[in-house]
Amino acid sequence: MSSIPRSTRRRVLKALGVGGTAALAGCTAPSNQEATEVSTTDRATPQEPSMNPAKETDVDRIAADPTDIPDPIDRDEPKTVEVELTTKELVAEVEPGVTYTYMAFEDQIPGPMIRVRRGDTVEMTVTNEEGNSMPHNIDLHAVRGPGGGAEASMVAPGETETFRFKATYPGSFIYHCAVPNLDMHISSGMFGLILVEPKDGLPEVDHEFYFGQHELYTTGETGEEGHHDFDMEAMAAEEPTYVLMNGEKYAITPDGYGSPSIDVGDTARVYFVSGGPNLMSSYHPIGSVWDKVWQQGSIAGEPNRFVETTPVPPGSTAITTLHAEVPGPIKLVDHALSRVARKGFMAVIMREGDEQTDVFDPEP
Ligand SMILES: [Cu+2]
Repeated sequence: MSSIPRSTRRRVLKALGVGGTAALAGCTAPSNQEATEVSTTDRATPQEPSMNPAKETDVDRIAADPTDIPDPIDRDEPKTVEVELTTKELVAEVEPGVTYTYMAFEDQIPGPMIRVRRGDTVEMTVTNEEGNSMPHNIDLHAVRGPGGGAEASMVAPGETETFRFKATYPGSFIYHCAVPNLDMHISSGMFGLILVEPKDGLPEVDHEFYFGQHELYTTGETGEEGHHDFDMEAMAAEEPTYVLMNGEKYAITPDGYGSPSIDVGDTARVYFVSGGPNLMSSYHPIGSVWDKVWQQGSIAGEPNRFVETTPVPPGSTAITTLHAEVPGPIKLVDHALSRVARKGFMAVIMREGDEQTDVFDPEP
């Protein structure tokens, strides 16, 4: 058995139902059969079970638009804010030719950004879309209450639940699904960010952006064409197939769906949520620096200044600012760079404008 490559051995064990993973492996009969044959007849020279073909999907993209953000809050009084989120299970492409059955709040990763003001009452409604296969719920770290609302919002497919909470403290916070297999649900895409603005609001900036990092654990290899199933054993070992910004490989780049741009002289605030479920992000803007970083999104405190790389643990957020001093791309990366070079992680913000040779001169 020791001569079988690790990834194959994992699949063989799974096909045999070892380790309690069979129920979640989603293996089809043909691949089960093939894997079992490998394990019983020819252990020395195993064959990789073939991937199922990529699935048909009418989902154009699962990657959230980083500019799709609620407007800054412009009021002096608290109010009751109604927030409705529908949980979805949907097939989409991780990259061309590679499909995965995501789970998501609405049809995007990260889920929609929620924006309220400190002191607001939030009426939170979660609907589990009819036809889904699993229960879902929501745990918001902006909630003081059991499970962040998880028990109160537990919904089976076709059900809707509402609970109410007061946003008593400011900052940005993750929200995520928190059913018993919560790591699997987060890994499949069920996380987002809620911003609780301070009563005096946030400083004005020219642009705001919203991004989310998480990792996918699948039965395939990175880039292997076909439909990837979720892999519980890979997740337990914390060995992801993909590490992604906004749920797809290189989605928010000029070669993907395009990059948002800012002009030289502009300022920007970036909201970032680290879904995990397991990996710490080493969050860095290549070609720039974070002018300010509110670690954990704790905007009630003083920011750190001129930060190169800031850690963002899974289950947390960061609020950062930058400004465009010169033209050219700013590449948002996890500076654990194998995740960028080999596992699909990156987003780009473009800076447009004239060269500023006193700051950077490529050909002096
Ligand atoms: Cu869920």
